[in-house]
Amino acid sequence: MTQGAVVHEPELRHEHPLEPFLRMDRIPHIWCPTCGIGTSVACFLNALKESGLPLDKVAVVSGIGCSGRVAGYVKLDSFHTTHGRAIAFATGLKLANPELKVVVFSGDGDLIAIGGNHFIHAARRNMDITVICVNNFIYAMTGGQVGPTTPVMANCSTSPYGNFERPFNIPLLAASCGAVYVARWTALHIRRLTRAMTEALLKPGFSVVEVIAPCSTLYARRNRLGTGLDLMKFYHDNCEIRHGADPKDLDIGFQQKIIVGKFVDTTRPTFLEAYNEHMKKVLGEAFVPYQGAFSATAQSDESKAA
Ligand SMILES: Cc1ncc(C[n+]2csc(CCOP(=O)(O)OP(=O)(O)O)c2C)c(N)n1
Repeated sequence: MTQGAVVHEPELRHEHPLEPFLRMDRIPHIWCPTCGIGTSVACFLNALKESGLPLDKVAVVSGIGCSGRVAGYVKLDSFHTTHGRAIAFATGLKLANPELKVVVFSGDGDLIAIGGNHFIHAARRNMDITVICVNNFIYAMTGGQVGPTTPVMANCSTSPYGNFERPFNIPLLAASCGAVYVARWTALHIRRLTRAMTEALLKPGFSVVEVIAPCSTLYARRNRLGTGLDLMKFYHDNCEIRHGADPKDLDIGFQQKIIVGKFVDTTRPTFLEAYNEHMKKVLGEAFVPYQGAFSATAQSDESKAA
């Protein structure tokens, strides 16, 4: 090479492929190393890409907790709401603007304990929202208290002699209340989890994806289970894929086999479809189907009232 010649190096790409979907000004995030929430978010963003949904028509709603922080990190219309109220908020959002794909992304405590009532009724009504529940078996953000999904015998800050309360089986709860799509994967099953999230996003009605995720700082440490990587190894060795399994068989015991897969994929009218169909039957042609608070009909009704 002649001395002094300019060497053109190939341009280095510094951007992570998911950066365009994240609020980079909020990074670094608060999650601990090896926490499964980050993996769940990456799967969700890839699922969103795969789904082909227009991003300006997607809204993410979270409650409070470590998983509740997701809404703050994704570069979408997103709402960080009060503890346990993510599904209630999402329901209002969906009904005001039915064009939106509304996704609730939150923790097992937020969704199944304080938010349990909203969860069961949204499933019963087949509200058209997708719920992603990151289940780390513990209230992580507040210091490791026992939660609604903590397995019997697990040690938590409020169950120092081991939990004795029967935990909820989330897929059974969702399915028995009327969810039309129910799947469970772990933070290890990234391709299958991404696929499940894509299917859930594209499914009209109440869809639920449970993600079993490591909490190395509290759950693993209190229970002497090693690191987050050890928990991933545990998932690798102890998960059994059983599509279509009866949700009654999906209980999770302390350090027992975890059954994963797609358990429910069915179709029934969503809340708004059922409402419009019912009212049309009762009121006949006089009934104008509800299309959201911002529809042309709603606006002209408002201007008439004014
Ligand atoms: C009304 C109310 N009650 C309690 C709290 C305290 N609190 C904050 S986060 C949380 C639990 C979070 O647990 P989970 O939903 O499982 O999420 P994780 O932190 O494990 O992701 C609780 C009880 C609160 N913020 N508001």
